[in-house]
Amino acid sequence: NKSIEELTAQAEAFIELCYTELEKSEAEIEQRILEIRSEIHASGTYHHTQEELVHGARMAWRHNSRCIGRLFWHTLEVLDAREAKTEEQVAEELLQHLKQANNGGRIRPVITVFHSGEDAAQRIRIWNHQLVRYAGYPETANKSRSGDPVSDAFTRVCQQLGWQGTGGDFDVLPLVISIGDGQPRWFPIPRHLVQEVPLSHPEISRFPELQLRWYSVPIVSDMQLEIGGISYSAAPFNGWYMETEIGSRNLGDTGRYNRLPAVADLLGLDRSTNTSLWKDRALLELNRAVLYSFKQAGVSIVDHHTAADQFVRFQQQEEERGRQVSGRWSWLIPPMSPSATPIWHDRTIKELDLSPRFLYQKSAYA
Ligand code: HEM
Ligand code: NRG
Repeated sequence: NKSIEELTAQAEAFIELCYTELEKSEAEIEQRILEIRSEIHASGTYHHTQEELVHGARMAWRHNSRCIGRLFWHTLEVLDAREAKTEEQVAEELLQHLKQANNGGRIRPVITVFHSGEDAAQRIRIWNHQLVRYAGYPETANKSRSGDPVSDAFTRVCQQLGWQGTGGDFDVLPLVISIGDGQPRWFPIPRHLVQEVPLSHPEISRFPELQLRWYSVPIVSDMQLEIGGISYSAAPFNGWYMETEIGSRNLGDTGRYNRLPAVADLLGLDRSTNTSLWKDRALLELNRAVLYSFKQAGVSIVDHHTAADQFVRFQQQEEERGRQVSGRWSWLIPPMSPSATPIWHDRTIKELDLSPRFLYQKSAYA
């Protein structure tokens, strides 16, 4: 637990920065700092105004060194859910987020911020890594593995809470929410709130035989949002997908769906030798299928070349505003043809300690 002095210092640094960016006067800054000091003095903590919450969340996105999508940081919609207290109320807000973000396929960047829970007994945790994700089932004596291996452990947790999936490759997991150290509660997501895109290919007519699909919106729900010394333990956020996240990693990684061999076989490639570059060719067609299918379904998605160009524009825009960009090169280069993007060749990228920010937090289970 942090000291009153530390909290006050972080709050003041945030107000200075935030209010300056919002072009507020010195008098307003001074006034607000005095107010926060007395709130902290009286209660040990303080509350953000709506405006501080909105701009603070946008700054946290702008500051994230691993995100290539930051050009649009200023468009983030912030849903203030600090009034939600019970597991049911939290689940209701999450379903609302799902609708607002999906928007019929025209995906909107959204974050929902729940109360900060200084009081450990009130602390909200969303156990899901993303609000929508597929279950994973390890191999058993009489059945081979299925689903997304990255979800195996969380799927087990859901089953122990009483949830049951079909055991298939694409079972959408339920929402799991806890408050304080109370038992977690689970809530199924109504089917009509989860848009999914079945994969087909612009030229390979047999592609649908692979029976691949992915959900439309990535909503990361296990990170902590820190603004001015206040830690929001539940603040799920989303933008839209970059196609390589699905095509290269989720479906391609050997530790995930591992579908490159199946795609290569459909293409009739020679898998007996590395020199046929069958993995590279399979990756390429899988990524094309993702882009084509999302486009066909009217669901927002960005290709890695356009995303890299947008990131360069973000860097230029930040420079013009006199702000330094924090970046982690190894995360910003896309997992397909990275050297064909300008990010690969940028040797100036470096990671900085900026706040507000998104942080990892201890897993809610295990
Ligand atoms: C990471 C793209 C919006 C915050 C990433 C990654 C990509 C990406 C490709 C790397 C993911 C990975 O390798 O697993 C995009 C695109 C967006 C978008 C195309 C479209 C608008 C957002 C928004 C936020 C955000 C709205 C927050 C408000 C983050 C954070 C990470 C990240 C915190 C790091 C996640 C981690 O460390 O695991 N983004 N993003 N992004 N993005 Fe974005
Ligand atoms: N790679 C993960 C999603 C991580 C965040 N990616 C985004 N974020 N695009 C996956 O599910 O593939 N976002 O907020 O848009």
